[in-house]
Amino acid sequence: MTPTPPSTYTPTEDFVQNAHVDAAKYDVLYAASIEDPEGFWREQGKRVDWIKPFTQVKDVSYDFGNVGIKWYADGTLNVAANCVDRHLAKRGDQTAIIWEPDDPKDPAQHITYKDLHTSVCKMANVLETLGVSKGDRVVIYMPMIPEAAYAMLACARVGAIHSIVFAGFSPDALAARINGCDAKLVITADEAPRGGKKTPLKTNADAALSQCADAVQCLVVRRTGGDVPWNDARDRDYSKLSEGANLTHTPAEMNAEDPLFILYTSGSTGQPKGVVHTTGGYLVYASLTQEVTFDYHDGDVYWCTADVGWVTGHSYIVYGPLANGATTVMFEGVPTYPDASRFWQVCEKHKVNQFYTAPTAIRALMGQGNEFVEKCDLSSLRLLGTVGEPINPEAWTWYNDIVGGGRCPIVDTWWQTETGGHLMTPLPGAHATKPGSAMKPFFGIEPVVLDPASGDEITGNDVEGVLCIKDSWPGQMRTVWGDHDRFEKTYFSDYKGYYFTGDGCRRDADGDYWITGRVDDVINVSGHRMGTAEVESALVAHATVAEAAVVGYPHDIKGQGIYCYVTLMNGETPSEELRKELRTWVRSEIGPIASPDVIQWAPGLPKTRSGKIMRRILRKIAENDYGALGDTSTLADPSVVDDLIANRAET
Ligand code: 6R9
Repeated sequence: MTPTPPSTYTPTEDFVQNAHVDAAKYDVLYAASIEDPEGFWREQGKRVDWIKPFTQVKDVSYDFGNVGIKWYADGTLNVAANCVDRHLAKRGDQTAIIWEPDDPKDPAQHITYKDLHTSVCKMANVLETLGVSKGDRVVIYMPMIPEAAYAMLACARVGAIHSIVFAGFSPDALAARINGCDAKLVITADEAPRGGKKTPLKTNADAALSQCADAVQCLVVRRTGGDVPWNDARDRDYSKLSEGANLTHTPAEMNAEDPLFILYTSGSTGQPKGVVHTTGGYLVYASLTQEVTFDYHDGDVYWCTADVGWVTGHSYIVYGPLANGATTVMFEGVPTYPDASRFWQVCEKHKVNQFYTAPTAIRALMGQGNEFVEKCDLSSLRLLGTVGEPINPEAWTWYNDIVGGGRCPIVDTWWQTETGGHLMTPLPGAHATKPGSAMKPFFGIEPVVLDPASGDEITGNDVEGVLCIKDSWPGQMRTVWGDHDRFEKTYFSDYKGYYFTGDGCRRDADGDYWITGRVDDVINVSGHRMGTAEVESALVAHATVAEAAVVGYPHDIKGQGIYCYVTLMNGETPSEELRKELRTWVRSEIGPIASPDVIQWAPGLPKTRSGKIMRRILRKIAENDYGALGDTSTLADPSVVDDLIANRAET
């Protein structure tokens, strides 16, 4: 018989002794951060170097119709100077970035802060040669190579706003993002090796750019040296331009509230929105959370396995760790190439101390068997982290026992693209953890649980509802690029006076928090956020499709899978080929991450008399949970439900 695992896990005495924050300190600091946010964040603002120090700390209104969020608004600084230059005196020869390539036979690179400085300055000078200056937008569409980090920091250095597009996105998705922010320049690479395969990034970029203004230039970094199409009018070769580039560069003086980056993310309606983060508050928040949540100490080697195309890569591969003078690992590959031991081999090879990944990767690796972990020496590991979706207790326990050898605290960090950094997580030296719980609010964060119907706050413990945040924190997004009304409507209109997260949550009997998943039409596939509306609009853009409804369903590895109900145009016949074609179509419209797992032909969709699709019912059918269909009496034609159940596709 397997013994029942404990319900809480306490950090070791040794860990607590050496931690930045223990239980007593958390209580004091948390209370101070809530009682006197001005004072708390004034102090934390000193984490970064200011060109002109701030005098104002917080200037925030959550009033719908008048939402405005500013932190440190009269200070000036440069993010690249904070992430690179200010470390040169003390740690110029320390490794800033350890780059581990896709193929383990290729050598890793150890990039010191001095090297980083030279590379970022060179790229900043190249950007300026290409006419990029303060406030311009630059789209980055890159593999996980050091040049991706140089590009981010070079943009920050010249004051340009970057918008990274994940290299797995299709040309159409890339084009929409280039046009969405009127980018002046796209930075890409010839090809992106990943898991032994190559994605033709430059060719994708060409296809995207054919849908954009002629004036948009394309800067190409050589990764594989593979042959790529070339257009002299538009394309610029980074290796040539950087050859003679100056090795120093004076960083631009930016206001704390100047935008640092735009990052597109999915919502429940319409097209993805451009989340805008600014300079000062974001950096303070990314830096503080990186140090405290991961209990990062000088000399540690820290590895976040995310891609820089997601917010986790922004805050916890590049900006947070580098602001702290850390050594951060950047990994080009995937967890299962050449085999399921890769993550653990990289941990062994670089003696990683803090390891941060997604539940979907943990579940996939757990399924491969313990021998892939056990053959590696993981004694350097001191802390483990997860992010992106709720983690199921089985995966948590495996991660704890097999990967962490039972001695590494696990930080289950809940946050969002919008929040810039962790909002809820256990602090590893302060809190006992519970498998599946994000546990406690970070400093300055006041979570509230609201009744979704009345919008009233539910007080006390052992309660469940929608999760909102009462007040602002410095890392919060400031607006939706080009659409402030959408920002207010999405986050501040349903529950007045609060930031609405879109997540549901439970506060248990001890007052600890459990995220229960999205309460809107956003699904989470392998930790990637996707609006069901995006997949639906891709499907209906196909000539054979009349109507489509998309829902998530539980998937063992991905967390959620994509289940599509498709109504074909009159005269079209369902077939296996058409199913395949629709899958390929969605991949080409959005990208492989949006590939439908299941397509069910639906002669009719369950609609109310006013024509609204009742997704609740579709979700239940996809989940194979007919007993709980609920009230179907408001349907215009209840018989469609029977047909859908009878023809449910296997999941
Ligand atoms: C950082 C990131 C945000 C959504 C969020 C929530 C889910 C993230 C989680 C989690 C449970 C965690 N989410 N972390 N759910 N436990 N530890 O993932 O940003 O891509 O914007 O996704 O992901 O639903 O609202 P993003």
